[in-house]
Amino acid sequence: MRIDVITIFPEIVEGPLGASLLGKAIAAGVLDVRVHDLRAWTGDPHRTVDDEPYGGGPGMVLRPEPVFAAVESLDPDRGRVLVLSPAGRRLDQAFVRELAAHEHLTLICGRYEGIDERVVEGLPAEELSIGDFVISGGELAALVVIEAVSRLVPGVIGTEASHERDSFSEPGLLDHPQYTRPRAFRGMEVPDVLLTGNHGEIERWRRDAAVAKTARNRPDLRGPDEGAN
Ligand code: JCQ
Repeated sequence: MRIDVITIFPEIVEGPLGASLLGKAIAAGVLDVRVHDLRAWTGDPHRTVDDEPYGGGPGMVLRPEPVFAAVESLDPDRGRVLVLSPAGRRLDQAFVRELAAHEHLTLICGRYEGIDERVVEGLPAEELSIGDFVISGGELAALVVIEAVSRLVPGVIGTEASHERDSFSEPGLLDHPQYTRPRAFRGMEVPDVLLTGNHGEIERWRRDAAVAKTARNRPDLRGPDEGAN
């Protein structure tokens, strides 16, 4: 899979790409992430990427010209073109799966008060939010998208089975609690059932614990599908 990232802070995006699972996938050639400095497509000596908002108000807005020039310098097949923005469609695991099905993604990182709306209208681009909060720029949000999507690309995660069991692999149900050694830690014991070796009992306990955790931490999720019980 190929991912192009357009940003005024390439170093923020590049740092984490060298480490861990992403770094290995990139080294192995399974993932091809290319980070582009938006300032390379500014025409003026000061390499200006922003300007004042029409209509007034605080802050600055990302100019459309360098963004169009950057995107148009890429392959004509840009895949899905996405702007990271708190005003976008919210990312969830279903959206991640949808994105992972593409061979190519282009991610545009906004900053300041926002990006000129004609980027969305004219490229065109879709706005994508990683959650209902504001961060200073789209760079960390782009990394979240890259990591979430990459895990679903064959060859990126070592063990194919391990993401089948993750939270959100079953709609409406979080993952069950996990334990490892020691059996007793600071007065807290591992549930006995997990030591019995009785896989039927263990599966039932895990499901009940997952339902309880979902109700406690995420009452907004509807709970597991009835048919899956
Ligand atoms: C992404 N959730 C939050 C901040 C404006 C494009 O316009 C803007 C982009 C940002 C950076 O992204 C986020 C974000 N998902 O804050 C302000």
